[in-house]
Amino acid sequence: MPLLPISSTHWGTFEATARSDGGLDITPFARDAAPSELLDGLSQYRTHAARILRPAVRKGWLEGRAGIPAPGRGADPFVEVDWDTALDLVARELERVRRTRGNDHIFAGSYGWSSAGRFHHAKTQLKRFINAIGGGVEQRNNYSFGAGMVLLPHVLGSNEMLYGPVTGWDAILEGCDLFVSFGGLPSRNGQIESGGVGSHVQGGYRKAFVARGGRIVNISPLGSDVDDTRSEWLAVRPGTDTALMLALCHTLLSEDLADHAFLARCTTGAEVFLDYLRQGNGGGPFDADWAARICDLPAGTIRALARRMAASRCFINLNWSLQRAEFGEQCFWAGIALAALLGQIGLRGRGLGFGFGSMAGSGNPVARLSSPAMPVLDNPLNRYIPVARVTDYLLGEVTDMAYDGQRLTLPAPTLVYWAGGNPFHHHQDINRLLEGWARPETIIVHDHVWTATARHADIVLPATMGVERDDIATSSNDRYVIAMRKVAEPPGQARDDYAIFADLAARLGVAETYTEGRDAAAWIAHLYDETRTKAARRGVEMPDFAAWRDKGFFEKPLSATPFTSFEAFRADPEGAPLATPSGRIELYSQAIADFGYPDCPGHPSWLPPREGLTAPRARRFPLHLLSTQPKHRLHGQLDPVGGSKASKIRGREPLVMHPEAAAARGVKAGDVVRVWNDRGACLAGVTLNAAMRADVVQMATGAWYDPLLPGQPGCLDLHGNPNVLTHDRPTSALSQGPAAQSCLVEVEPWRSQVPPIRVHDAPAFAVGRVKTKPPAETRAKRAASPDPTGDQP
Ligand SMILES: Nc1nc2c(c(=O)[nH]1)N[C@H]1C(S)=C(S)[C@@H](COP(=O)(O)OP(=O)(O)OC[C@H]3O[C@@H](n4cnc5c(=O)[nH]c(N)nc54)[C@H](O)[C@@H]3O)O[C@H]1N2
Ligand SMILES: Nc1nc2c(c(=O)[nH]1)N[C@H]1C(S)=C(S)[C@@H](COP(=O)(O)OP(=O)(O)OC[C@H]3O[C@@H](n4cnc5c(=O)[nH]c(N)nc54)[C@H](O)[C@@H]3O)O[C@H]1N2
Ligand SMILES: [Mo]
Repeated sequence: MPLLPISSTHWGTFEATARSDGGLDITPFARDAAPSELLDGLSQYRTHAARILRPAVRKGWLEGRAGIPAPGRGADPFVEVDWDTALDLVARELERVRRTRGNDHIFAGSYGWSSAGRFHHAKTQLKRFINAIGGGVEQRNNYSFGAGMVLLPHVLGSNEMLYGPVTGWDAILEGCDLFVSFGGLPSRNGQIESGGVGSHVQGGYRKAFVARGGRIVNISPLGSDVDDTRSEWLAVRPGTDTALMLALCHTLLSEDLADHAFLARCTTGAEVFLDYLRQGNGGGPFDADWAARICDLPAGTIRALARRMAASRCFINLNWSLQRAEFGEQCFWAGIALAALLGQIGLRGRGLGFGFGSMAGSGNPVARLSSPAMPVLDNPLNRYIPVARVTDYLLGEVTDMAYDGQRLTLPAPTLVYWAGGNPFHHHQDINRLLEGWARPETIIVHDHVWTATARHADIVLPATMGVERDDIATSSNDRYVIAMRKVAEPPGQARDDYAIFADLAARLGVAETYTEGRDAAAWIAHLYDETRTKAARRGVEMPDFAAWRDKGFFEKPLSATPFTSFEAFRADPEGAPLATPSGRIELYSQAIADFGYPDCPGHPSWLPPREGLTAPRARRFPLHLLSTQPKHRLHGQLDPVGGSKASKIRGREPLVMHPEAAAARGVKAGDVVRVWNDRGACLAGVTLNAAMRADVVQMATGAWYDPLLPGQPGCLDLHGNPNVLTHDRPTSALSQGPAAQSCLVEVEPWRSQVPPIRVHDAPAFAVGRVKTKPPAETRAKRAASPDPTGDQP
């Protein structure tokens, strides 16, 4: 039976047809075992008032002088202009900054999730375009597991545990009885996979595991982190998992349950680490009694868990959230040490894994194929920031910055270019970000909606959405390679990022370098063919391009045998060594020790958080805020529609509180409250949940930042963006990762009027005069070169 046109998003795949009113009729992909409710909002989102319809330029910037940052970013109205004017302005600015300052004054790191479609992935397209004009400053690592991805190569020799292949659920079903999960297995996170989800499998595997008699231990401040009444819950104090892991290790050691043979064969540095456990920091050993006070769990419970883990076929899961905290490297390293002491690493379905509760596809036993990606060309500059240092960088504070054994120095950027990301969603301490964001001379943003980032830009270019173009969606952790089809016409004058960059490339004389003579359709066919050729090398036969497009998808086979991480290494540590200096798991890393970072010593260590419930700061701000991933959105995407909109309380983002914490503050369900600390404040709407620690509050990320006085650092956010509260100090000098989860706040009733949310409407527009000429040296070329994409509106 022929399919309707099929399309895909990071939260799911679907068949769709466009209605005459611009809406979409959406049916989840027939192969999806558990479609996400997030699909519901897509139709409304596409034609929402927040869509960017035409290129727009900030009035104050237009009226300012080149080379001098014009005040008013975030506050000024926008002037809508035609495409030629907008592209001339962008090209002129790029040319000016390159000429007067050099390419190393252009920041095009542009972190963010962009689209599921791999060709139209905006961040990748931007990178390619900037590299075509001589490069810009890049960004390294990510917000998801920034600390983990710098640490793990030192300890395990690679980032395979984050990017796969990882132990499959099929192996876990076969080989594991006890699944101990730090951060639980929140089903809300299992809706998402970067590159798109064909079928949501996480919930099904979890249920199968429990049905088979498997036990899940949820170690989390939130009881709701496992959707299963039979799971056990250890309500650990946030940010103290490392202490708990050290105590579990200590119990194994002191009760002679540690696998010393495994430590000797497969690890290095165990003696140093075991001595550290025995000796502690001078206050006695890191035993269960010590940890009980820090983690707020009974010592007997900790000891019993250690014994049970040693007596069971056990798999340890560490969610990525754990390391998005102060000294976030330590919990991952301590978790590895715990698994090493248990000695089950490399046994089928046992050992450890990361992010099984973080993303849909973790543990999905799919045959590994290489995913298509637009090549980004070379960046001759080779200069970058660790991604979460963006505010330091904007403020000109990346001078001699320690990072993974290096020292980084960079000039503050003159021009910032962002496509497919939302720093006013993702970055911590928005009030500090605002100070940095005021510094560059020019900020250019592509998006399809008026996010806070677009509102704080100078030149805003409207991009199409995934349903408005053909593409290839696929993730290495999902079984499907989806032939995305254009389902609907873009509203207004929105254009594909590729078309925008192709036109800019023509203006700047690098059209051929950027496009290689291909239009979007030719690129998609080319990338598919490459993927197909690589699959064939791995013995997987994919249909030819036309057949794949006709069918709408390709289904990858399941992996032939259940895969378990480190199986080969365990069987033969000499013959299949890890890529660490010792070839083994490094429980002590000489390389890290030699960096000499006080906040990241040479072995897993307990470093008491500066911002946590046991720190002095908790006297002023006694609630620990967990800014978790949103159930009803992908980050900021879909915020104004569907389940996200329905979940708001008097228009505010929900803040989940324990009933006792609420009562103590005179607050009840449905109330609007002010959540605050010394970095910022936002409004939120209260919901109650008794299955959480009373000293913890939870607020999802993703409510669009809606300041009372736009453009002014420090003012109240009316909507509930937790990043006005979080700090942007790094995890440590090793990785400079984001540490959003270490955040203390106070909550009080909001007794004033509740102002309306304005950020979901289009911004204010004004009439303005544009004085621009296309860049001189390319005017002639442009007249001669046809539009390379053929879709100039
Ligand atoms: N406090 C706190 N903060 C966090 C986190 C946390 O746990 N707590 N988590 C962090 C994590 S893990 C992440 S990954 C980040 C996520 O942060 P981001 O990835 O920046 O968030 P998104 O809202 O997904 O931003 C993607 C943007 O790209 C736009 N977009 C989508 N498709 C296209 C396209 O085709 N073209 C163009 N031009 N634009 C497009 C979307 O409209 C959206 O505005 O947030 C981080 N921030
Ligand atoms: N629906 C939805 N799903 C998503 C996303 C989304 O935007 N929406 N974003 C995706 C992205 S980009 C990423 S990187 C992943 C992130 O995946 P994670 O980082 O794993 O996600 P979080 O929701 O931040 O945290 C998971 C759980 O960890 C618990 N937790 C927090 N702090 C601690 C702690 O100190 N100790 C312990 N033991 N537990 C703690 C919280 O209770 C939380 O529910 O999620 C992905 N999944
Ligand atoms: Mo992420």
